[in-house]
Amino acid sequence: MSGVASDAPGAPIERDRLERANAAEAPALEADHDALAGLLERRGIDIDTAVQRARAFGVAIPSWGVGTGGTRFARFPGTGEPRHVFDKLDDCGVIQQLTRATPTVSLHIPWDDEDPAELRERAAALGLGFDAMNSNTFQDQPGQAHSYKYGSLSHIDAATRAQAIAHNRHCIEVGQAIGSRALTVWVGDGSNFPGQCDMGGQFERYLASLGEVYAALPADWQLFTEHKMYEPAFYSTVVQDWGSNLMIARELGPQASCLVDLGHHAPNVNIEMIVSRLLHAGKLGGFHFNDSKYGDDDLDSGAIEPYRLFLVFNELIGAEASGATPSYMLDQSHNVTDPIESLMNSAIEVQRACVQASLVDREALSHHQANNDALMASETLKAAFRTDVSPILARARQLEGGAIDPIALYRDAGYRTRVASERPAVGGSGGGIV
Ligand code: PSV
Ligand code: MN
Repeated sequence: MSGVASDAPGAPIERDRLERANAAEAPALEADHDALAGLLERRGIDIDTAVQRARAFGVAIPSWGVGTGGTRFARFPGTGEPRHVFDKLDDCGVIQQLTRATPTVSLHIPWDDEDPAELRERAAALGLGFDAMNSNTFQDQPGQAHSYKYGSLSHIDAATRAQAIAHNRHCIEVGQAIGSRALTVWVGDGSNFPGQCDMGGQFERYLASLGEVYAALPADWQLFTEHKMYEPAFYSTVVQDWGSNLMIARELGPQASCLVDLGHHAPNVNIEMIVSRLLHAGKLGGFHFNDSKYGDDDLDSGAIEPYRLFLVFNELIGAEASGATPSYMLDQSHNVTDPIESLMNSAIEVQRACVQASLVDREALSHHQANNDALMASETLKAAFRTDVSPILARARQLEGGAIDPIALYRDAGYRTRVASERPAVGGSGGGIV
């Protein structure tokens, strides 16, 4: 079966190559798909419904994710790294062309602050749209009047707060010009030593500042606030946890909701329960997906704890009837892999968790819950999680005009080698998150 969707005019990988690879892989996919269809049918599940869910799935790519990341100690650059936002968009175009699961890009200002008309034009040529804008008041920019060393929206100094508010308003303006409909605010504000800050006063200043940002939101926009337990502030952070985040969203109003970054919690915290609580409150705005072993490791989604990712989606799908439609975004940093490959993998892993969770026998689950049958309730979830839905994901890509095997095709197409010859190598050594 050949793809029914065509490429965007600026699609980076030649269509012929894609068609040839898909044609070679199609018979095996057909066989795997049919075997899975039979297995699912015996469980009363129609595979086409699952394929449809996979086709409808989309997760935004973080523009900063296509660059090689680093730690506080060093950054080891890769080859052909994007030099600016237009290169980043090209890389995102590859990811979308091959996976068809990443139709939008989430920009970070000022890292990506370029002419909105040019941004829109380049994105459109690649078949991409724009997701939430991200403001940045956790770094100082050249020529900036007031430093964020001791905070931004919650700073003790009114002029510094005003500067941070103005920056967030600028992000909204850029976003409006490129068709975004949301602003995500994460601040590094907090304290490193007990007694360094009046935590109550700091929170009040943050709320007042963010209220001014909220007041500038267009009527059809959303404001997502992102909580994070630590880093760069190591003793306390202003938006520490989902409780603080919920307070903020409630205080600001109906256009405000909480963003859950999977890496921003203490180890072993039950994130799916947080998701459930925020759904209950009607305040779950979106996600930053990534995975971690110890802290905010920013590893590829599903790399360490795929079951937790599945359990998050189990909550989301279980609550679908409530009409909640949180935004899905990746937020990762790739230190030892090719960022394009990692982002393709992650998008597919998040899509996988979504499709697996849609296979949960919810009637059986309710029955076991009603009977306090913990073992069978758990087994009901496991039955869905253990189902290898790879043929469903591959079939969705094939039908959408993407690649049956995106990573193999990406490697074979030599995209990285080609852009490496066009993009001069950038320096390494210094630490940093981007
Ligand atoms: C902070 O750690 C964060 O998760 C926020 O989303 C930032 O915008 C992003 O990472 C920057 O890398
Ligand atoms: Mn994040």
